[in-house]
Order: sequence, then structure tokens, then C-alpha cells
Amino acid sequence: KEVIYRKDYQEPNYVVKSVDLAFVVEAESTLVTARIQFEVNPKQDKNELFLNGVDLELVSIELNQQQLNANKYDLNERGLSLHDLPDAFELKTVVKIYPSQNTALEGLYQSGNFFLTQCEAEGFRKITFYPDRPDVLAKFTVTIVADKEKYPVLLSNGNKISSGDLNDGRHYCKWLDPHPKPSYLFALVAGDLDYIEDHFITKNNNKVQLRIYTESKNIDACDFAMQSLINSMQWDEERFNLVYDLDEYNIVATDDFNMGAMENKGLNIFNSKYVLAKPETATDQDFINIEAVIGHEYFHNWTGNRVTCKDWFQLSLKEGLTVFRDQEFTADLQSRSVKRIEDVRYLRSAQFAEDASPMSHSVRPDSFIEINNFYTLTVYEKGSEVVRMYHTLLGEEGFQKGMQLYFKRHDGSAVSCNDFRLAMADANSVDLTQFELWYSQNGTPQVYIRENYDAGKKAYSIDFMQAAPDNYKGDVAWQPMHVPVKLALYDNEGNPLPLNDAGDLQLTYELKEISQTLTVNGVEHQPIASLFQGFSAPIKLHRQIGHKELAFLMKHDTDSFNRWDATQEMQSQIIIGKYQALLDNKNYNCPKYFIESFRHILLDDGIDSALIAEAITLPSVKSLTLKLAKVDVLKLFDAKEWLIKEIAYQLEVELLSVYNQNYDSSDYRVNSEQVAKRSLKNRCLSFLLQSNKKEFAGLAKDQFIHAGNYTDKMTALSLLTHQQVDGFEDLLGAYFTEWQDNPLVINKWLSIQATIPASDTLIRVKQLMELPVFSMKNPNAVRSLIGAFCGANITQFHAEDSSGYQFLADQIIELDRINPQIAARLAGLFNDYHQYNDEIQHRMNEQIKRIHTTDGLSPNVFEIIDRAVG
Ligand code: HT7
Ligand code: ZN
Repeated sequence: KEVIYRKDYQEPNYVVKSVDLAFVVEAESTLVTARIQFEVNPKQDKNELFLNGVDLELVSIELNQQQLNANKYDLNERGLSLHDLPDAFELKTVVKIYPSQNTALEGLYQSGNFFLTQCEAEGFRKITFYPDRPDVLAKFTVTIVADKEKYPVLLSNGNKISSGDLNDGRHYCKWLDPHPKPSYLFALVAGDLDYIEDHFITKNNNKVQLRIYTESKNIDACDFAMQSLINSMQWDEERFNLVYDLDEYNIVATDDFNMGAMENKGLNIFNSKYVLAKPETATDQDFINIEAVIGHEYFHNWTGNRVTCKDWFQLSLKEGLTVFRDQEFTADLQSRSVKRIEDVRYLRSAQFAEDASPMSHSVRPDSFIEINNFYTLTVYEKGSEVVRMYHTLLGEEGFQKGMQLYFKRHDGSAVSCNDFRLAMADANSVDLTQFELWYSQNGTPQVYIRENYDAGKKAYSIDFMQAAPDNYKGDVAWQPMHVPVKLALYDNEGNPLPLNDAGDLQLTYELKEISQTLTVNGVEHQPIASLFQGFSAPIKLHRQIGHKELAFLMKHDTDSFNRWDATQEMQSQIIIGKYQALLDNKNYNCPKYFIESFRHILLDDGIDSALIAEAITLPSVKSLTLKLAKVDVLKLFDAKEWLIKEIAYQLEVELLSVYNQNYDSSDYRVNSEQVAKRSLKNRCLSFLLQSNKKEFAGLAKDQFIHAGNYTDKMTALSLLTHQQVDGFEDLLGAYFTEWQDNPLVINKWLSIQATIPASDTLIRVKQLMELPVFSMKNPNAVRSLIGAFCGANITQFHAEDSSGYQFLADQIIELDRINPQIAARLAGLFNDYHQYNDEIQHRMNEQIKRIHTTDGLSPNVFEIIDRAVG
């Protein structure tokens, strides 16, 4: 399989001046006519051209209106090569494609009763012959012709410029996108869809027509998404001074989609999971995710579309930046503290795991086999942390100056992560040369600290030491990074201490060397430091810290993130203590101080309920695994379960009282106050159910029956099912009967069952796979059932008879023939194997090797599994 290297980048030989596409859409096949105006790129001055084209049936080809003889071009399964070309010419190709046979869901494909496209990253080559690379930008005109009754809606990018009826019951629509764009942003939709409409007046006084299209049965579930779009447009004007640039903005929701959503210019396509929501079918988290994803795709209009990527190695240029923007959007509209905690929780368990895995790569990778495998947590989430560090170093004003310079320099072009860094540096007249290492070095940097208080000199100092991650893979020796350390110091009563002569109580200290010491003078007594406030850098901190200091920080730290982080550190220490004891066959009792501090947080009415809910959510087994080596994952799971039960038994009265206090029967709203109350109440219920007392099962049943919203209903059903409380099968049955026609609701039903921690769950999963509501062709169903079992059911996926591993390998091999992108995502679930003990590694490896030796693997699965094999 061919490896593509970043260092091999070459500018295109020809640029595209304009593209005119015509689609004749029919049930069986679609005819695509492309007229492309090419001009030689003087910087290359080569008169040959390669056009990507995959699975295309070539009907005809003309150069400057002349039929091209077969000896004038070479055609293979990757595309079309043309030689001896003039400096400027028009190429006309006609190809036939078969969208209803396309199960990979890239290019043009069918979903229900409509056709749609997905072109990022390299799907356009499955539509027509084209230089399918992000640095070729062109103006697109698109005409779509189809039967009017079967396909009344015909959409593409930009603004609609004409439409009308044709003979034979057909009609057409013509679209013009005035903004030059790369082919990955092309989109087309044709089918029978309904829509809701609203508008937004930009600050330039332009009225933008907003529409959300979906199958008519879902039309009553689009209002929240529409409001989220309006909020996004408003927020981008206010915070980034970025204004929308077309007269239309269309969103289409589909049940069949490989990822979350796609930012095609003026025509976003969304997984219906991130559009459709009603209080009776969506959880609080679903609503919040919809707002975030609608925002994310909208924000791409500037960060991704107006300024795009030079090559796919620069993917984080648009994704890291746009994730940062969507995180800030949610932080501004919801709770900033909760958002930060949730994002870091995710980063530390999932991205840190990726960073430590065989798939570890830098934010700007150096090579790939299949670019679809690099839409990763590292590119997105770590990429966003890298952008956040500019913000931390430069402040909001400096960061916005950098953004303005970035758009001034690069609007309408395809650039690199370096260009972004230079704009940030130049706009603020600072040197960010060393910062480049955040893009080029893989792995999570380790920071060790040693604290020292000199009572005689009244001086407090911290020695910082940076170290390379264990799995650093660069060609040159690892170099120390530019690390912003946001910090504060407290006296023993919790008062912040001045950190310098200027009297600053909070500082962003810049760590740049391998080792560096910060000294604060005039400190009367041993202080306590709060380091990396707000998680100011994506590093792993090694700090010896006792429970007293942690309890102090939980109480006094003015940084809500670090207050929460102290709770997590204390919980981790206890779970790991128990885990060690289980390994050594020793006794371990839950320390009194732990229960006391847990009680204190649970009952603290000075803290926002949402933050209490976060503080009483124990660290994931995944994040705990990363703190250890050669893990016996089942014992680690048991250690965490033990702590949950200790809390449930020892704090039963308090948990019940907090549950009751937060029971809210007012009308359902997705506002921070209600969301916080529900999340705290449901956390308490989940602890209470662990004590296996009938009265608490009864409480959950009551909640299931009387819930006025889906969050409460779902939580109760999930807890009752996971505890296998008497009658849970009946509840599941009734739920199925009620919701079997709603795939999003049924997918949750599948996930709940896939995560039952019981030895017959795999049999149940296999039975569920036989139901008509499940299809291997539908990525959401695959993720909800197979993904949930293998990724979230620790005891059953890691069953000692290896049945979970065998099952995953079987599904990867089968799915690879249908949808390689989704199969490769599933294959990633094997990537943790090296963190486990030798015996587990051995059993996982057997299955990894079985996949590796399977004939005809796609490049997608091959790349993931080949790295895992090592
Ligand atoms: N830019 C998009 C990434 C993407 C994608 C989306 C849907 C299906 C396949 C895809 N491949 C890549 C989504 C985003 O980050 O906004
Ligand atoms: Zn994105």
C-alpha cells in the first residue's frame, strides 16, 4: 500500500479556472458531465496532468471540443493521465456512476429516498475526473436534472441561480458558488425532502435564507438546530467579526453518514444525530452536541472554507482551529467551567490514549496511507489545545489580532499550519519559532515538578523538567516545547499570593527549556501551588501531591478546573490503591478522609450543581489505565466498582437527599440550570442503584415511568438494565414497541443493551444484529451496537475467553467489504492492547494478527492494523 509523505508536496501542474458540472440523476445511475478550464501553473511549467478518478465509467472525453483518442491519455484504477497539453484548455468528460451501489458512503450515494454526496477528504474523485486535492481552488457552477416527482429538491453549493421544468416530467436547478473552493467542499443533494426555513440578517445587512432539510417525518425535530445555526452566525460576528458570505445556507440531515457533519460551502450535510431533537427523543447531551456541531460546521465557513489547507497533512489548520472556535462558542453560551472540564476529560482519556498508541502521530502528521484514518483526536482535540495555547500566551486581544492578520494574508487560498503560526507571531511581534514543535513532535510531553520552600529566604521555587514521551518517533532528537503554565499560589488560608513585583496573583509562566526554575520571593509560609490552571497545556504532569493538599485545592483554588482536577486526582489515588491491593491480594479500606471530602463536595451549596456532578464523576477506566503499566483491566474495573459501591453505601443518605433536592418537575428546557440539576440528580441515582437495594430500584422505575423528558427516562432505563433489575426486559420491550420507527432512539436502545456488564451480553448483541433496525450498512447502528460493546463494555469486551476480541475482529473483516472508513474506526479499538498485561496482550494480538493476514484488506484497515502489529 502506498505511503504518502508530507515532504513530497509539489504544487499542482495546472490550476483550475472554473468548473461546470451537470448531473442527470436517475434511480439506477447518474451521468456526470464536467467542463473544466485548466491553465498551466507557471511555477511548475509541466505540460502533463493527473486527474484522480475512482470507480468511474468513462463515457466520453474531449479536449478543446475535440474527441480525445485513447492513445492521448492513460487510464487506470486511480485516474487519468494526460500528456503534451497546451498551456490553457477545456477538458470535457462524461462519466457514469452508480450511487445506489455505493456502501462506502463517500462520493455520491443513496440514503433512504434521496441522493447525497460526501467529498472530504477524497470523495470527489468518485464523482468525476478532477485534480482532487485541497490546494486546487475553483469556481463551480452545477446543474442538476432529475425527475420532478421523485426528486423535487435539487441542491448544491452557493446560491441558486435558476430552475425550471423540462420535458418527460423532469426539472432542473442551477447553482453558482462565487467563492473558489477545493473539490472536497463540493456537495449535491437530490430527493424528496421537506424543510423548515428562517433567516439571518448579517451585520452587513444581508438577508440570508436559512433552511434545514430532512425527510418529512422528522420535520418537527429541526427547530433547535435552526436556533443553533442563528446563534452560531450571531456569535461568529460578535466574537470573531466574521460575517456569512452567501445568500443561502442549507443544511440536510441524513441517517447514513460516516462522521458527524460536513461543512460543504453553503450546503452542510449532517448526520441526523446532530440535527434532530425533541424533548421526548433527545437527551440534554444530544441538544448540547447539536448546538456544538451546528456551530462547528458553520465556523468552518471561514476557518476551512475561505482559508483552506494546502495539503491533507495540514488538516489541523482547519480542524484544530474550528474545534477551538466551537469549544469557545459552547463555553460562551453554556457553562465555561463545565465545558472545559468535559473537554479535558475527553482529551485525557481518549486523545492521550491515542498519543500513547501505535497510531500516535503529530498534530501535523508526516505520512499516511489513508487520509481518512487521520481525522483523529490528535488532529482535532490536541490541535484545538495547540490553538488554545496561542490564546493563553497572547490573550483574547492578541489572538484576535492574529486571526485578522491570518485572514488578511490568506483569504481565498490554501495554506499551512506554519502560516497560521506566523500570522499569530507577526500580529503580536513575538517569536513563536519554538512553538512549531507542537505541530511536529508526536506524543504527550511529560512535565515533572519539584517544589521547594526556603523558610529562611522566604522563597518558594518550582523546578520544572520536561521529558519526551516514551513513544516519540521523530527522526531528530526530541526537543523541549514552549509550554504555557498558568499558575497561582495560596497561603494556608487560601488567599492568593503575589507572584512577582507587579503583584500579579495569576501568571502565565513560559516553560521553554528542558529544566527551568520559577522562584517567588516574599513568601512567609509554605504555600500551595495551583499549576496548569484551566489545563493550560496538553501535557502529563508528574507531581507528588498528598490528599491534604488536594483537599485544600478542592476548597480554595479560584480556578474551577483545578478544583475539579484535585477531586479527580484524589479519586484516582484511591482506585489505584485498591487496584494494587487486588493485584497483591491485600486488604484496602477506603480512607475516611476520602468519604469526608466526597461528602463535603456533594453537599456544598456554594458550588454550581453542574460542577458537583463533574466532581462526583469518577475517572474513566481508560484514563486510569494510562497512569499505569501492564494493566489487568478487569481488576482495574473492579477497583473502580468497589469505590462506587463504597460511596453508595457510606453516603446513601446524602445521595438520596441530593437526588430529591434536584428533582425538577417544571417544564423541560435545555438551559444550564435545568441541565445541571438533571445531571447531578442522575449521577446520584446511578450511585444509589449500585447498593442493590430494592427501594432505589423502585426510585429508578418511578423516574422511568414519570419522567417528563428523555434524559431522565433514558438514564433510568439504562441504570435498571445495567443492574438487571427485575422487569428490565419488559421495559426494554415496551420501549422498542414505542420507538421502533425512530432510528436515533432505537440506537440508544441498542447501546444500553450492548453495555450490560453480564456474561450473556455478547449473545444478546449478536441477536440484536439480526433485527431489521440494525444494518451493517448504517454507521450509526454499527457504532451504537458493535462500537458500544467493544468500546464501552469493559468486562465483556475483555472477557477472559477472548470472545469479545474475536467478535471485534470478525466484524472488522466483514465491515471492511462494505464501508472501509467505519471498519478502520472499529479497528482502532484494538489500539490500546499494549497497555494491558502480557496475557491480555497475547490474546488481543492473536486477533490483530488474524485481521492482518486477511486477504483484500482496504488501505484503511490495513494501515491501522499494520501499525498495531508493529
Ligand atoms: N470536515 C469534516 C470531516 C470529514 C467528514 C465528514 C463526514 C463524513 C466523512 C468525513 N471525512 C472527513 C467534518 C468536520 O470536521 O467538520
Ligand atoms: Zn471540522
